[in-house]
Amino acid sequence: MYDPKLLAARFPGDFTFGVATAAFQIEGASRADGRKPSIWDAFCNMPGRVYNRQNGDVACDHYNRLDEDLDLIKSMGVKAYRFSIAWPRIIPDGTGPVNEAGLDFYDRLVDGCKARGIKTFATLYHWDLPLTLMGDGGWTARSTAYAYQRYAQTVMRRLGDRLDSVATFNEPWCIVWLSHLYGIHAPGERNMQAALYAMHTMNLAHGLAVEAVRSEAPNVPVGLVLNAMSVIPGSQSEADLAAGERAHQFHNGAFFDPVFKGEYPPEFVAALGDRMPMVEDGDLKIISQKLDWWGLNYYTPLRVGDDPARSGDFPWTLEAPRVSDVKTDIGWEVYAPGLKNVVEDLYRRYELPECYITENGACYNMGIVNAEVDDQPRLDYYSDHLAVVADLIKDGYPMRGYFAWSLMDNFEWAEGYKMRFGLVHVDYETQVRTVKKSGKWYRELASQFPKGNHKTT
Ligand code: IFM
Repeated sequence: MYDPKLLAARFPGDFTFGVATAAFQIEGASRADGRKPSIWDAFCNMPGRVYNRQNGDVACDHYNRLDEDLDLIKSMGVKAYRFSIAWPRIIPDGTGPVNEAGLDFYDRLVDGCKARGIKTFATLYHWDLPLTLMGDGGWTARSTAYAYQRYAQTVMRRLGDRLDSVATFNEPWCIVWLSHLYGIHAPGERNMQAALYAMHTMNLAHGLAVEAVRSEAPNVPVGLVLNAMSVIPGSQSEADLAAGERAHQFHNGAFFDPVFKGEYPPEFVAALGDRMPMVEDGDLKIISQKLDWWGLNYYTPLRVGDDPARSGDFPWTLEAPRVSDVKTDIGWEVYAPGLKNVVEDLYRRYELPECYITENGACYNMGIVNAEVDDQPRLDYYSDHLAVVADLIKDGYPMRGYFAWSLMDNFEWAEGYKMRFGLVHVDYETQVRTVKKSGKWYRELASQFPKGNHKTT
């Protein structure tokens, strides 16, 4: 563990430290003020999808505790808050009438941040697609991209004068592969063709939303948040290196290539192109508009080897062994160099703008003992990963900020409330928030910013 003051000295004075959350994971109030169900509300109601059939009806009750939670954020010493906006609160059926009461909530959130001197980093989509849109095929339907553009425009028209930054999507990989191919997230589809359709609709929706942001609020920096995989081949054999390249194209290239190069990756297209939807003239131009920034969510590496049997679909990889057995309570390998690896690799491959680490953090489920949560492993995780960010800055990469995932324990999707990622513990019976040991450490670090010296030592 690094001393927070010594670590702080390794970051420029204008580096942004923040905390992150997402609407469905914390807000609750799922039927309040005109909100209608999202695909996640429906998914939670299906037996066998979410741990103990838990749901987002109450979550952290953030919708009703907005002011005290904003005070909590302020007390954490951070200068920025990354949150998401719930489409089902704003346009409850996805298309059709706009719900003013939904916009009012985010007005209060944004104004509340401003009043406390906290910068607002909004994400327009963090997985809560209005359920009505599933009637048309959800993300597999091209029409959803245009519905999303109108939603983006509606939000920016109302909030654009007070947002410091906006992201179109959180984690395309999860929206596409995890939700439409692996079936783990809503809508729970397991079908390569559906996934490929979702991929192109979502990429198109991203581009259309960039247009909407730029026309409604041209001064708000717009970006995209990707959980790029830190692909590490299991060996230096030719076969494993080729497997690593295919894994890159599948897990990262399906999103990075259209956005940052204006094309889909070649081997990916050769293998799967016959099941992709039609890419219409002009789509790739819309998708590849220059972004002001991009966000990286990093937790754990992806170790891959070649699958000589070529079983299943591209990318024909097998899981390669881990190098250490240190893992978090959700089972993810702890490997801070993976963060350095993925940033270096992506800047080598693409012309990327400035970067924010928009999520990084660890799942440990220890509870309160004598009014304290001693989560030393989480603290160590943060400390080691932040040291890597400092190394990247030293090496000249344009790292501009870091958001801890998450401000507080919350609804961890298919894992329900069992898995805890917060810097702040939430007692779901009483809704009492208790800052953990890691949260106190992060506060000591973050509260030193901004500092006069904009250079690192
Ligand atoms: O909780 C999620 C978040 O919604 C998206 N990124 C990963 C986190 C941990 O699984």
